[in-house]
Amino acid sequence: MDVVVAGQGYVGLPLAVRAAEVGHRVVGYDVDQHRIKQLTAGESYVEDVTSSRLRAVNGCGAYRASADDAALAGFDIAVITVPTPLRGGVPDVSYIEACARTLGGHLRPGATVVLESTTYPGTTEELLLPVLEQASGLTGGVDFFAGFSPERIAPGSTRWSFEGTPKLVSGIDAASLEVIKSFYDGILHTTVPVSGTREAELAKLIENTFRLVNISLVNELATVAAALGVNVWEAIDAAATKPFGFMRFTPGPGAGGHCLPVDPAFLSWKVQQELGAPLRFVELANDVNRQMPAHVVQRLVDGLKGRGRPVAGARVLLLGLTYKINATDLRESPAARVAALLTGLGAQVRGAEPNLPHGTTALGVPLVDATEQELAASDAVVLLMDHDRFDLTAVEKHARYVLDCRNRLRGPNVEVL
Ligand code: SAJ
Repeated sequence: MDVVVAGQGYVGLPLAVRAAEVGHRVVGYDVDQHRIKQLTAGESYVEDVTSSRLRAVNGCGAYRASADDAALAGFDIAVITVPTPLRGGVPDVSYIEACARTLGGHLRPGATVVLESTTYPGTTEELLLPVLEQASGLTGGVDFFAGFSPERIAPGSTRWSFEGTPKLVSGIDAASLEVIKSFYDGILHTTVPVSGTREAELAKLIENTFRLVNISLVNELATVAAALGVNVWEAIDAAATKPFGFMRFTPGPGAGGHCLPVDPAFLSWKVQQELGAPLRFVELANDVNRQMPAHVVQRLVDGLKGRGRPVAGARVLLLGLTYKINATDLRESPAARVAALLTGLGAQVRGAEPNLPHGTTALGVPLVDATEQELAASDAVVLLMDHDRFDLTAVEKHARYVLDCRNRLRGPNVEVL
């Protein structure tokens, strides 16, 4: 079929390339001209799609990238994989709206539009459908098919590939569900039909809210463990030996990224809209999560004071600035808040981030190598992300004082979060 994937990011590009590989004629549509240039040159900027895979589908004409909406003409199925950020705590669905309007201009009878972007329950039927109908003059469920199928990309995972991860599929009606299910059945191993688009929208939010709530639970436990005189890390490991009814999460400087601090807020916002009060679990989880960077800084200030060093003027080295271990993404990284708070207290902050280009600055701090000299010259070192590329033994050996937010280090100079 003629397939359009609108939005060629970490969700859209793997989907587009896979669809091309199984025989569809695919247009990877994106408004970012720089991305289109890279894609056309066969350069992938998404870790889960190698440039050689991209060049293979580019070369045979199965895939082409375009920012020109004329390239959308005649699509049989269009998949929307655009961002849904928060703007001041409020869901921003303007990218979905803009994309729907563009697609609506090319929507023909018998075609299908699928939304994949993570969003609040009701978006497909209350926002996407009316915009498509208004832009096309057609009627959903009569002239064209529509539905929702949330993404489940595990960025960088070697265990879970795009085609190996079960995919929820839903439609505005049975006929839409059938068309959408057969599309995904053609490109991945397992589809899971859901009776309505709202159930599929909510399922995705449950997946991420589950993670945020449980990560915030262990984070709050970490903030009270010292007062309880308990090693929370060991207690969590002990609990994790329970072979049923438990899933292990570990404390850290705060859950970052463009999913966990964002998606649950979509759910809470919708509940607030409908009921006038937010979803309390999400509000509490967000509060705890937002507090974690300040808690890390407080522990550091106390640790320096205990060593006779005021934080003002102290040289602090942050290890790991990205939002997740081994990730290259800085979005919503807790390190940003840690660096800002420490700088505000007069500390001289440097960052070591092996997953980012050398010699630049990130999150407002100069990037350095975590050399022995750098470690030894720091009044305090904070292990925020235990990237595989760090030499943790060197940190244990050469750092005078380390606040370890990942329970990876041992030694008299180490304090665990
Ligand atoms: N984190 C902890 N403790 C934990 C687990 C995670 O502090 O025990 C932190 C991480 O450091 C990170 C944040 O939480 O800052 C989020 O981590 P994550 O593992 O949830 O990864 P994300 O946000 O990149 O993406 C998640 C992934 N879901 C997983 O089940 C791993 C990803 O596969 C999903 O596609 C994505 O949510 C999404 O879009 O739903």
